[in-house]
Amino acid sequence: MFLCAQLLLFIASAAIACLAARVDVSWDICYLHVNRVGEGTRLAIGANGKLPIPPVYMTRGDTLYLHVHNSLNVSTTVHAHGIFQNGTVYNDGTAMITECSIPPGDNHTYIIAPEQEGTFWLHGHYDEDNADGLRAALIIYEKEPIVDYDAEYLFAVEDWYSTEFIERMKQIVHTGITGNLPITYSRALINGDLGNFTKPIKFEPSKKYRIRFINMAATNWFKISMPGHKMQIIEIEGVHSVPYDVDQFDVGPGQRISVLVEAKDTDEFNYNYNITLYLIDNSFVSGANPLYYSGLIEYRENAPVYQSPPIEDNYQWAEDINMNAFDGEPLLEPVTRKIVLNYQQKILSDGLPHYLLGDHPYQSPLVPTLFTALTMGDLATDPAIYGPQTVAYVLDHMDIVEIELHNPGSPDHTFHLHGHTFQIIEYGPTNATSEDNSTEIAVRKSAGAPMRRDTLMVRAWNYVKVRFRADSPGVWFFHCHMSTHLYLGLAVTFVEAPLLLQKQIQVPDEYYKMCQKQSIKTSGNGAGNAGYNFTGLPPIPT
Ligand SMILES: *[C@@H]1O[C@H](CO)[C@@H](O)[C@H](O)[C@H]1NC(C)=O
Ligand SMILES: *[C@@H]1O[C@H](CO)[C@@H](O)[C@H](O)[C@H]1NC(C)=O
Ligand SMILES: *[C@@H]1O[C@H](CO)[C@@H](O)[C@H](O)[C@H]1NC(C)=O
Ligand SMILES: *[C@@H]1O[C@H](CO)[C@@H](O)[C@H](O)[C@H]1NC(C)=O
Ligand SMILES: *[C@@H]1O[C@H](CO)[C@@H](O)[C@H](O)[C@H]1NC(C)=O
Ligand SMILES: *[C@@H]1O[C@H](CO)[C@@H](O)[C@H](O)[C@H]1NC(C)=O
Ligand SMILES: *[C@@H]1O[C@H](CO)[C@@H](O)[C@H](O)[C@H]1NC(C)=O
Ligand SMILES: *[C@@H]1O[C@H](CO)[C@@H](O)[C@H](O)[C@H]1NC(C)=O
Ligand SMILES: [Cu+2]
Repeated sequence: MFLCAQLLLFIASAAIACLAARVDVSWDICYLHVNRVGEGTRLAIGANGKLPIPPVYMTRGDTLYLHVHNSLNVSTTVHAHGIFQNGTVYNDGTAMITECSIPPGDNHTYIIAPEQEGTFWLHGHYDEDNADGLRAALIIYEKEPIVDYDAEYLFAVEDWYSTEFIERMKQIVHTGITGNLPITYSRALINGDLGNFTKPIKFEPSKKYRIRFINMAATNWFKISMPGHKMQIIEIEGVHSVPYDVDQFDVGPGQRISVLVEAKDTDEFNYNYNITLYLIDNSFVSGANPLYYSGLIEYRENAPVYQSPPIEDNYQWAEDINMNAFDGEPLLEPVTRKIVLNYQQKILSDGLPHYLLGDHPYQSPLVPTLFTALTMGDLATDPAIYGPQTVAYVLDHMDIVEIELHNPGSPDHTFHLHGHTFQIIEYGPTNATSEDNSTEIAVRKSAGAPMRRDTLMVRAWNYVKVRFRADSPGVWFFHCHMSTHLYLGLAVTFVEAPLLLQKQIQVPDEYYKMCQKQSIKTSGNGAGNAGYNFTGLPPIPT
């Protein structure tokens, strides 16, 4: 096994700003023993011997070469969350969906060259290695900023548990879905520091700051406020918005928001910023939820801290439904493909708890779904060919897809769509009856150019409708971004325009080699066989 090497980071930035640059980043992905929140040492996954993994910065038009060496004793992958990989779906980094994964000891280079800008992140997508630390910010600067500001700060927030993900998961599965979840609640890390020990951010009077928030948490929500300051949301997940005033906002797992903050005109006082962590799977742990953290906005060393009046603690979700996309893209219509998904928790035939979005809990097939789509000829348009455990939906090229996702239960979830952003169209209450109606909301619809994003929040007992255009042939995962829920099966697969995909995509050889090394087939149906012969496919729980 390889030892974690020292930091290997080469950034080749072009001397002239307008030239596209090549950005090389090397990650030696490795195990680490860390004590990140002072509650004891645990096994984690980092890169180059470090946690947190430093943010990656690039400018629109640049190409990022992410060189991965796998020093783990299991496979790994890296996904660039929010990056479209339009025409390069094989670089999406999802194990057994778009690739076979990088075997232990191997190297692989992901190429990330988006015509996109904004706030993204990189994370593991093999099992839930993201929850054990394999995550880092990815910032893509605009070539020409849409809004003027003087400087910017990044807050990459994480939740961190004192036990490894798989240990926690075993406890959850053991306890079952009806019992109480084990009380191993998380703490907040802000830019890698324990919540209340975050370094001050410095403001100069009358300047404007862009502050980016990335929720890289495994499971939990954050609410953010900067009492005493005016905040405007200007970007959500790589989509510029018409500036929208807020005094607080939420970011769920996988979500990102940029705000523009105006500094005060004097340095008479310093201020607090406040970041609250909501423990979604442990909401019953009274006194421990939520957890309040704060840090300093420093105008002048040792200036007194202004005591802002408290902001009402009205835990909601981002006001994306009220917002408008800056580019004015109108509501996509008419809908040509409607997909209704219902969240369910069930004990299935295997006696274990599962979370479902379709008919079955998502489980990996024996052939990555992308390779099935590429090798099954005309049969690739039949969702059955991918195997029932992929919960596949086949979309026609240029379909206007509406997903209506119901959460007739609790807790809240965030769902991430790979390869696209979607328009947020509508929120409302489900028809299911909750014991506590306080979480239900009135129907709210978008008006004007709907805001787009790649990760939605659906609150307990509510539904959400989103729309996107199927204009990027590929195989795109749609899944709950809460690691515990994804592990229990809360995902479906969108196979978009497979016949066009077969004509357009040439998967690089190295991806086939990664499969061969692990004896994973690269052709055939979801079981790796011809036609509808599913011999060898493990039975799916029903
Ligand atoms: C993989 O390495 C980790 C960390 O050293 C160790 O805890 C684990 O038992 C190893 N697993 C296998 C299958 O060797
Ligand atoms: C992986 O890359 C490192 C340098 O980053 C090199 O030393 C090593 O030989 C490579 N390993 C394989 C299996 O290609
Ligand atoms: C962080 O500090 C604030 C202010 O001292 C305190 O109220 C809060 O409880 C602390 N948070 C945690 C999780 O310890
Ligand atoms: C922000 O946090 C500080 C320190 O914990 C606390 O004193 C203050 O009341 C909080 N402000 C708001 C508006 O919640
Ligand atoms: C709830 O039920 C009513 C009456 O059956 C129906 O019209 C409506 O579409 C349902 N709403 C949702 C969100 O399913
Ligand atoms: C919630 O709504 C249902 C249906 O309208 C009603 O029967 C129930 O009493 C309500 N529960 C509470 C706690 O208000
Ligand atoms: C993908 O590329 C095609 C062709 O350039 C373009 O029409 C489409 O809008 C793109 N879709 C996404 C999601 O990037
Ligand atoms: C189905 O696939 C299995 C495994 O590849 C193979 O052994 C078997 O002959 C196939 N059955 C038919 C009817 O082709
Ligand atoms: Cu979930």
